[in-house]
Amino acid sequence: MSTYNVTTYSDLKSKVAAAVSGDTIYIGASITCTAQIVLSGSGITLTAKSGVTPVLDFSAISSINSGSAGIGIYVTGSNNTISGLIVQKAGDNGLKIEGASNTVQNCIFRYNGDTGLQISKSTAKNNTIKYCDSYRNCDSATSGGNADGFACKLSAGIGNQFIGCRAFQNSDDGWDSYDMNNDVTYTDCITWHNGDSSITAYAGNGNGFKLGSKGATGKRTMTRCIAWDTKYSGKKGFDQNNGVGVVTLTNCLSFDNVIGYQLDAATSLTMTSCREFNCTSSDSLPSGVSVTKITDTTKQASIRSAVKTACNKILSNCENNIITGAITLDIWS
Ligand SMILES: [Ca+2]
Ligand SMILES: [Ca+2]
Repeated sequence: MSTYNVTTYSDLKSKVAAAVSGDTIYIGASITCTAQIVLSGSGITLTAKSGVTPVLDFSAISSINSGSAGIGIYVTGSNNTISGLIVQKAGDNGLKIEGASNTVQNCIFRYNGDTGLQISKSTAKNNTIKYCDSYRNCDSATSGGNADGFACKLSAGIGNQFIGCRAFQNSDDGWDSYDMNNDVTYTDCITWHNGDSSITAYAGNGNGFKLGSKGATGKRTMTRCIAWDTKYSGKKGFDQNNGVGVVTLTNCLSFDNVIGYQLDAATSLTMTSCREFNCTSSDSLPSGVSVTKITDTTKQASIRSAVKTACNKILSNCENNIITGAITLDIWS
């Protein structure tokens, strides 16, 4: 079990390549990365040195918009832990996971040329993403239609989960699990204001939580998730997108969207204690499934204020290179 302290790209790259299970690499400064970082080993911890919030800037590969060379941190190994980092301006994903049982926590992904953090490939299973923020990612090369905050899509494996993450102001969706027949679990996640071309220069069809695609199966399990302010290029806070999976939503909240919940195609849909207000078009839900409409405007204002204040603080922290980490919202009673 070795520990390494790195402050340059060449050192970071070589130590990540040399590390073995049990090793920890501490990043002690912001680093201009001249190419990607490949984490192919397993059992390695890649983390910020105490007291430092390293910004890993991949502007040097921002013009690589196709193939994997434009990915900032490319995790093909398993059982790794990545924490405390800001990953920005890669040409493709900020971070992509193709391995299993990795944990990414307390990180920020921003200004990348595709989805901030993506999990894809059948080998990508049982990964946990905790307390991360992903914002203002935009695929300018393809007019904004692909860059989501987080995506667990394109045949990703089983058991991937997001806990306490936030996705906002991306050119496409907050979350996307397009073409994914396995399960994804979302707990305490928030998404807002995606798909606005006045923020990201290009916009696709920016919905909040996009949970599938035509004919795609797979469980989607969501608890205390919030979608708000979806009314730019996309309309839907929670969107099954013609997927036919088994969807379970507990204590979720949708407000200030055009459509709160469009989940009518699900093979099985269970919604328990889910709420909404100020969504201007009707939900699409199977018969027998209903959502509680909050009609008390004082209650609406108090929930909106609590969520908006927290989200504005998260954005401001991100722009000041401060990692927010876990938050608690007192809106669930
Ligand atoms: Ca998308
Ligand atoms: Ca979309």
